[in-house]
Amino acid sequence: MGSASPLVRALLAGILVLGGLLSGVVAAQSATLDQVRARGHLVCGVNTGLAGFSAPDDRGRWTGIDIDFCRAVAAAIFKDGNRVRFVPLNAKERFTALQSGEVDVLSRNTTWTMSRDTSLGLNFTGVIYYDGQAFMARRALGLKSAADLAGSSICVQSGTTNELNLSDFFATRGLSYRPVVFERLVEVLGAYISGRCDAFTTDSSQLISERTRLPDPDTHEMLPDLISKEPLGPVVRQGDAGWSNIVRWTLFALINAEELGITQGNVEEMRTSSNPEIRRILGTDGEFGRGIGLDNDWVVSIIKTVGNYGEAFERNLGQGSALKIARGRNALWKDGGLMYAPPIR
Ligand SMILES: N[C@@H](CCC(=O)N[C@@H](CS)C(=O)NCC(=O)O)C(=O)O
Repeated sequence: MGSASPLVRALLAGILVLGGLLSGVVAAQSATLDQVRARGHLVCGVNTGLAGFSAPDDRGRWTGIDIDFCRAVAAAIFKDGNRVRFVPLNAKERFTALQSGEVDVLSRNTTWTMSRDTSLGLNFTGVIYYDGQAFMARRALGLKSAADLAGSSICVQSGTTNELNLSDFFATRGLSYRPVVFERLVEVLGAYISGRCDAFTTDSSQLISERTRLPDPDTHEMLPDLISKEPLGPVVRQGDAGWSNIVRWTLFALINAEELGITQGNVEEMRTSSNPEIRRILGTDGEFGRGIGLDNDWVVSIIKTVGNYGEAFERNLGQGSALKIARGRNALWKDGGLMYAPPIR
């Protein structure tokens, strides 16, 4: 179509879209999906090392719920959850790496906030973990709540929402504190362990995870306060709506699969279920996969690879993990939690 006039091109494009609408499926377009396919693997930005979310094990294999999410997207595209390259990113680097195209998706304990969603050229695609900011301090200090930290020095990582929430928390109470700020988590932890700070603050799940790495975990305690909302979720570049759809609906598929009782163990037999919702999500009926540029059995591949949301949660963060985090507000909505995905129909 190199020499076609803009008018002819516009007409042809119109015919294509109209054809799609008439057939019920608009051909999905995503430059990122095309690049990922041509490259043969997904590139996922992840945490440098946060047990339960994203950390390399002793054989160098990455594990965690953020890692499983990357594998789920790879499985949706390639039917192979190993077709991912993980790029470890610290708090400060993460957004530039996504903006510059170094990674296709950021799946790294990142809080969805308005400024991040609207001024960085990025889009959040949903929430994979509802968190909140907390504090950890030495048990020997005998603190009852975060307000008891008035006048203390508090370790926090730069480039995080935690640094900003900390300032709000003390300012609104008219209390003073000394922030001790580092760019890298190892420095933050090092300063806390060496006693340079009285407390360490970050998202609650991260404190639970980091506490397990401290020399003597039982001498540290988490204070009861949760001082913020930290909805963590995967992020993509703005401007590729087709790619956003793939990432967003992968997350929704994981949550819907749990709600429908589809597991890693039963997904194959569930394909012949008579339940219309199960038939749609697994591609037995409908064209939902094709509608986002994938195969109709995209969710079968996802669930075979990582299981449903609840399975991924329990394995990485819950009872099947060293962290033993309760589902709490990350339970499904029908079990009293906040996990709620729009239906596949
Ligand atoms: N959810 C918060 C905090 C995320 C965050 O980066 N937390 C730190 C403290 S645990 C972390 O993961 N650091 C690891 C690293 O930068 O390598 C945010 O999005 O700003």
